[in-house]
Amino acid sequence: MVSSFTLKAITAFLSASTVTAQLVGKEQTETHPRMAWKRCSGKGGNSCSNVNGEVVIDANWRWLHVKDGYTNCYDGNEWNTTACPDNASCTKNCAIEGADYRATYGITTSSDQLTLKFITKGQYSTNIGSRVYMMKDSSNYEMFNLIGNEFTFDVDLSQLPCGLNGALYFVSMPQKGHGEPGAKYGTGYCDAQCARDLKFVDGQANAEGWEPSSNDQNAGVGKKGACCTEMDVWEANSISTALTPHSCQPEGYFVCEETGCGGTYSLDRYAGTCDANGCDFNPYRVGVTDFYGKGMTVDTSKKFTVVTQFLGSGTDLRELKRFYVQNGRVIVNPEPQIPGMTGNSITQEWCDREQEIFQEEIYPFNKWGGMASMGRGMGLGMVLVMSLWDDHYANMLWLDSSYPTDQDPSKPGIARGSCSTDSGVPADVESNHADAQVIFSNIKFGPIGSTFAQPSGT
Ligand SMILES: *[C@@H]1O[C@H](CO)[C@@H](O)[C@H](O)[C@H]1NC(C)=O
Ligand SMILES: CC(=O)N[C@H]1CO[C@H](CO)[C@@H](O)[C@@H]1O
Repeated sequence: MVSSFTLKAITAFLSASTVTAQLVGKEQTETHPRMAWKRCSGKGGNSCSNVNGEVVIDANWRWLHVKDGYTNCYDGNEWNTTACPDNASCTKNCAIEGADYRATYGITTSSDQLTLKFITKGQYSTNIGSRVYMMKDSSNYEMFNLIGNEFTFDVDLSQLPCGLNGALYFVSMPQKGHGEPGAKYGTGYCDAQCARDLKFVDGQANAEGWEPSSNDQNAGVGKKGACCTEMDVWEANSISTALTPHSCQPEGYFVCEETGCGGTYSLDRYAGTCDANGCDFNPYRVGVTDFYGKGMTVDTSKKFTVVTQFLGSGTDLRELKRFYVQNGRVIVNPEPQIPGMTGNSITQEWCDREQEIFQEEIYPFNKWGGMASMGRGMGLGMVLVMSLWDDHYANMLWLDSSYPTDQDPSKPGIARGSCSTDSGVPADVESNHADAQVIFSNIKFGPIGSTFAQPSGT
């Protein structure tokens, strides 16, 4: 057996030899916008105390320039091949900058509220959408342990049309992000699509082999991707909403390569070991077409509260339950209206039935471990992500329209929302809905029953 002294020495040597550092630029100091939230105990949302959090924008949105100048290392959707002939030189030559949250990215906070604007015309660039993470302090992400707890927030997405997604979700990212500058600059992202649009993966530039997108002037796809379990608490606009766990093998952060990544960014969506599709609960998709939308039971023309319960213990996730609160009234999640489908919450049995009734030939959620995998992912602690995005791969039709578009919309599982199948084209939403925005506020977290007054018997 190795003595603890030797073990320490080995660990120190390993990390010294593998740590990668990204340089930090000096043009803009990084000041995270403050965002308060509440930790609750007791019952009914009455005993909650304030937590002073802060948010950080993901590293991918930041200006990356040569370390002793202003030349872009990455411009539009391509790398400068002089500064970045290979990814090791690129990592050494380029510096990542601090963010002007309001002016460049359209991100503002006030007390317990966060506003993400869709299009922001800055002095040097036009920004499209954003992705931020909740932090515990300036260099650590806040890690949420969801099982046995309840997560509640208010959302106003009255100004989010077809094709946009105001998302609130959790991923098993490392608490400190990667290397230097770590979480302070929003590094370390991963998700169940095995994100390959990241300019840096595991602290190394993803430059070699980068393919610029054909329809996104700011994005491309690199050779490497970053994977991990993902709990989509909220993917929504004013038309449709989905609650979706995504399993992964293994659950925690790992790097994948090329087509082997699978997911949205790869030729074979199912080649990887994460579940790109998810086991979703979208009221419209399970036949309840008058529940969620403007003027409906949950009226998306106004702000409302979203409650999500993660029932279970340890790493055993048994059930995902959803409630809404609007105008002081608690609204329970609806029962599916599709023959054979029962239950208004997500359990392993519910996912099995969805696979069967929607006749999903490939159902990667179950293949990669189902609820058991999601539970293990939650056991690692998860980082809270809030984002606003448009979809250059499928125009968000999987959320708010009929999808796949070549199938009969009357077949169970095809219709997901009332948006037209030709809606959601990024060029259209970017020019016609530049003013779109989402506002998240009043986040509360604590044991089941602690964040809102749950009616008995529900
Ligand atoms: C690429 O970077 C080099 C410096 O490394 C710079 O001289 C050159 O102008 C840049 N090219 C473009 C197209 O920005
Ligand atoms: C992180 C990353 O993208 N690394 C790549 C750098 O370049 C080499 C050589 O092409 C690749 O094998 C790595 O995957």
